[in-house]
Amino acid sequence: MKERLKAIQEACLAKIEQAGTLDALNEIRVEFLGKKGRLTEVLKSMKDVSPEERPKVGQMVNETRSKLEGRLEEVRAAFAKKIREEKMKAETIDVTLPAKRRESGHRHPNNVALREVERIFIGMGYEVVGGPEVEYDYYNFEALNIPANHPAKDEQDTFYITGDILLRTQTSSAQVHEMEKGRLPIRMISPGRVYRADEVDATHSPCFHQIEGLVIDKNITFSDLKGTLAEFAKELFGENTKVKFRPHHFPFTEPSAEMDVTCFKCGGKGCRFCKGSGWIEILGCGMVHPRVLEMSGIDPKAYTGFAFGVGLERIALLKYEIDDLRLLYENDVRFLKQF
Ligand code: 2NM
Repeated sequence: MKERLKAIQEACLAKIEQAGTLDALNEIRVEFLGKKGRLTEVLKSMKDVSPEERPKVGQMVNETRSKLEGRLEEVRAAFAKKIREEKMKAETIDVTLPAKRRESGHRHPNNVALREVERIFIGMGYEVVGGPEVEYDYYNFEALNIPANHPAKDEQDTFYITGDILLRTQTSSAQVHEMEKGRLPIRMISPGRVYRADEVDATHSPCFHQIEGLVIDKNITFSDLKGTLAEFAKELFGENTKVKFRPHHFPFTEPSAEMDVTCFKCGGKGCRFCKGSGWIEILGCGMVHPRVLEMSGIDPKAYTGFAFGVGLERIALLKYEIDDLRLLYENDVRFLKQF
């Protein structure tokens, strides 16, 4: 029995030394140590061994098994190491290769236009002041000289939260808060989101952005308004831009006007962009109504002021020659990337 085990062991070790692959090693494992393997056969033939001898033979079989298992494992580990090393060598990383470009975000055209407008007015000494989008009826309408029966206050025109709380339709409400603080003079712009009950189309959205400006000081006149807004137009659309004021009506200003700028595409000659007129309407403005000043606690005999309102989207559409407002809200990166 001892000889038989020795022969099996030597045969197995010899085969292991000759094995060239992990598969070959596996086959050897099955041939010698498997369920029907040669060593297992020896165990099966234990019934022929005398009872006294059995423990000894059993021990010898176990010793042989662990010796062979040990050697198989050694060789297997050596193979695995070699394969790994070869793989590493084949897969060396070229650290000088350029990295994959990461997609980065992009500023929204609205935001590009907003920063431009803010830059211009900050340059003229204005403060940028925000305000709540959810407002009391008083700040959105009443304090701006839009009384309860005014057509501009039609319920159709805005979204009510309760009877007297609503989503603001203009950022002038933020300016009323500022006037109420009583810190004069005021030079401010208030950009922000506003809401109107409008159907979505190429030029309308129920939610858009406005930038309103307000200046209140002693001796502020319509000339200050004109000079300021003419300078704004030049900075925004180019040095050669001219402006034109047409009489208009707003409840919160008197007199009121709309301002046009010369078309920055054709310089005022008339083209497709300005629909042949040479002018593009850009904002509404006026001298703050004395009643508006009074309601916020400012003495209209001591102080006067001017105010204006521009649509941010309108500026973005014009400046970047976008022909549909909806493109600004879809946020398709292929669109946004272009600005
Ligand atoms: C506009 C047009 C004209 C305006 C008025 C005020 C305030 F608060 F002083 F009354 N803020 N903004 C104003 C004036 C807004 O938007 C087209």
